[in-house]
Amino acid sequence: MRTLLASPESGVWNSRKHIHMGLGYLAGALLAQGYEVDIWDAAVEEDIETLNQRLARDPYEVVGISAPTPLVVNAWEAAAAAKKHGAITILGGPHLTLMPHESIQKSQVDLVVRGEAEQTIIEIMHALERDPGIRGIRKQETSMPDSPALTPHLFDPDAGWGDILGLSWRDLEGKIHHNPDRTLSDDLDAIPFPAHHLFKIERYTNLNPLTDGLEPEARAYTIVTSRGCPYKCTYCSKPITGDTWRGRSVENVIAEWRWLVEDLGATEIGVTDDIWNLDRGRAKELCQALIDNKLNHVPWITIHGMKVNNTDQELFDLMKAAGCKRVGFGVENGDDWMLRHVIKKGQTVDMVRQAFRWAKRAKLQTMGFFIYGMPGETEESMEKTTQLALELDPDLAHFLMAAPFPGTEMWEILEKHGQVYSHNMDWSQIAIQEDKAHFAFGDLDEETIEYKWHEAHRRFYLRPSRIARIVIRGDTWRRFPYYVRTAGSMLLGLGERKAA
Ligand code: B12
Ligand code: SF4
Repeated sequence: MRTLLASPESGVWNSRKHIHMGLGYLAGALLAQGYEVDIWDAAVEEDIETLNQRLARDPYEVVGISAPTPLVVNAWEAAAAAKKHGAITILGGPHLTLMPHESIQKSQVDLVVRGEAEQTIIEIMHALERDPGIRGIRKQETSMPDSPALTPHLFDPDAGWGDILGLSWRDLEGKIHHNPDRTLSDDLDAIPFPAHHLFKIERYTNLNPLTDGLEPEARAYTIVTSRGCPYKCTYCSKPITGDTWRGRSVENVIAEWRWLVEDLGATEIGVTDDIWNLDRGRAKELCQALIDNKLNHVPWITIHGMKVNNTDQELFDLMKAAGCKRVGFGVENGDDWMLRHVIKKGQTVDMVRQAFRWAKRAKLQTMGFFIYGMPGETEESMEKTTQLALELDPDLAHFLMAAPFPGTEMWEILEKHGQVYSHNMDWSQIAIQEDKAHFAFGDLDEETIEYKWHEAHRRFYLRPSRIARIVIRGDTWRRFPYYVRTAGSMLLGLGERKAA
């Protein structure tokens, strides 16, 4: 069966685009079992050929679509497009894991997959091959290409659909079943490598912050060396990788890294683990292995925040020697009370300062993530966050809006004690990189949050030293349109303040 794995694009602003590792892993699992599979990523393909055009030109029997919460509405649209072309539609990813029932009720959605799915997708393919009704229905639909064909597929329980863990489906009577959850994969080395070679990698280049300052023809790949995180930050949504940290062996990671560098021509690599440095000893071993295997000439960065309290000078020195160019840190807030009681980050402001000192001493570029508008924030705590950003002075500061994702402790707090603004009832509006506050809590109003968020951008990026740094950078003029767009939404918005 030919399968197309798709990521739909939303209007959610994104500072960067990189390959979709979830789809890469699913494609790797399918290829390992001999199935034919392709990947379509709206982020880099929609402007050339829409999903509808692609399916009209090149039909697939199965279309699998991925969605975090802000993209689920786009995923439903993509499923409708795929169904019109006669495909069996499968939705999976973070939002589907949190709210499977919402999507399986839609007539254009045939199957919903919850959780990690490398094994689930293979079991689905086997069941599709066993279920005689499926082929019959498909034939009938594809012979009527102009019909809406939005009726959902019904599956024969005798084909074993009820045994597939983590699957939501409809039986022949149309009754919806949510099979039990699948447990997390505990042997990550046993999972086939993601199908990196299926991505149109040349379209993922020149993207901030992975590649800025490097050559425009960069081939920027990403890699996941571990999954899960045991910390319980109240805003963090971890429906897929979960609370149990699972690391791949150093040998297994090196084998994939070598493939990226030596066969696929990677010129930069981003590590996208939830928490890359939870096991500090393993992180150091990995760096040493990159050096020993002579893979340290290709620059890499930790895309997501390293945890500041699991670091030391030796780790950063080794990272530098291993080719690391830039480290990201989840700073989140400049107020210790907020960090401890609201964000529950398991770190203090002094730990943040120490990690930045060590990283800078190792001559690594730094990147910080800062959140504005958490429940319990005050104007003073947000001011402390801005002050900390100025003091730490990372090469890149990402100022994010607190966004309540379902399933997080923050979501529960807001349900009980806050008020989520009505625009958030539309999933596509929940985003951390937007300039809109998402909820009211206590005395803090949205105007103040938005004001402090815009003000942080201005105070950080409009300092003379910063402007000078941007002007002298080689790629500034190439990236000029990006700067103009970014400045429009981040620096110029004044975030009108309510009179006190
Ligand atoms: C790398 C990353 C990014 C990258 C790349 C995103 C991408 N295209 O993959 C960038 C920086 C672009 C990004 C952007 C955003 N991200 Co992000 N991102 C991550 C991160 C850190 C790792 C993703 C990853 O590689 N996971 C590992 C792979 C193996 O897992 P996976 O992708 O989930 O796929 C598995 C399953 O979900 C399932 N599956 C996935 N898709 C499908 C489809 C089918 C058909 C099936 C059957 C199964 C299936 O099978 C896969 C294999 O097991 C996760 C955190 C995390 N650990 O998941 C956050 C995370 C997914 N991101 C999140 C968010 C909020 C965003 C943004 C909305 C932020 C914003 N701008 O406001 C945007 C969304 C924009 C977009 N277009 O996607 C949230 C999602 C929360 C939620 N409830 O949806 C997460 C969970 C972070 C968090 N802890 O809060 N992100
Ligand atoms: S924000 Fe980072 S440290 Fe906190 S729970 Fe999520 S992945 Fe773990």
